[in-house]
Amino acid sequence: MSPTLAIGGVVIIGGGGHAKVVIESLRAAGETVAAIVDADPTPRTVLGVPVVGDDLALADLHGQGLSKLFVAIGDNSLREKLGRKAREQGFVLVNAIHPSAVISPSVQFGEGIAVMAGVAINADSRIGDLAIVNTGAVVDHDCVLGAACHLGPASALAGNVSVGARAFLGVGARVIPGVRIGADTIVGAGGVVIRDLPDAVLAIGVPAKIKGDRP
Ligand code: JB2
Repeated sequence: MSPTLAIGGVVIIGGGGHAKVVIESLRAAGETVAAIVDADPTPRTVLGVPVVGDDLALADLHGQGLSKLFVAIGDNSLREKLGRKAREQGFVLVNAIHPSAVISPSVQFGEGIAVMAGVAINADSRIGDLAIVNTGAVVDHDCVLGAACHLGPASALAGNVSVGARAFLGVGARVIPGVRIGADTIVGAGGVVIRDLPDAVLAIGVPAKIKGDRP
């Protein structure tokens, strides 16, 4: 028998580790989570939310009146692609912002963004669609985060930093003021970025040095 789904609840794409943190952020913010679709459609629950099928189930869920959706997939390119498809199917991408995050009222948010517990985002920063600002990350004033980028847990951007689309900063990475990080670039865990980085490279270390193209 199919599970009864919460009316008005959020549909989640992806039922892995990231989804768990997203589900708890959404609940803490007062949202109800209705259903998960996962590439592995084996019936199960994740933190009490039923996995109801794979992405082919989305049309049916939309037909049942569920219109709010969150893409809880850590892979930046895949998250961007699935977000685009979900919008094409008529879903609205909601933000999952944990209430413990301290966010300046002048911050501008796109859609489909995860802001996890303990984050701080300061004045006039802009956060692109489908970005992840992971647990305890710090974004100082006037930063610009590109679409589907990911700031790892406890990473920190000083003021006026820009992070390109789909770029990834590993856990504890740091960036000094005014630096620009290119699209699709990866900064390894604990890296300290003191110079601009081009698109699609891997940079590691203190200070972070380019090791080549991103894997
Ligand atoms: O195309 C897809 C698809 N591809 C993979 N559609 C749907 N609906 N689901 C898909 N998946 C599912 O995403 C996989 O079957 C799996 O259940 C889930 C990914 O789970 P995993 O735990 O491997 O990764 P994650 O994306 O939830 O979390 C990663 O990123 C986070 C930001 C991990 O690296 C975490 O440690 C990290 N915190």
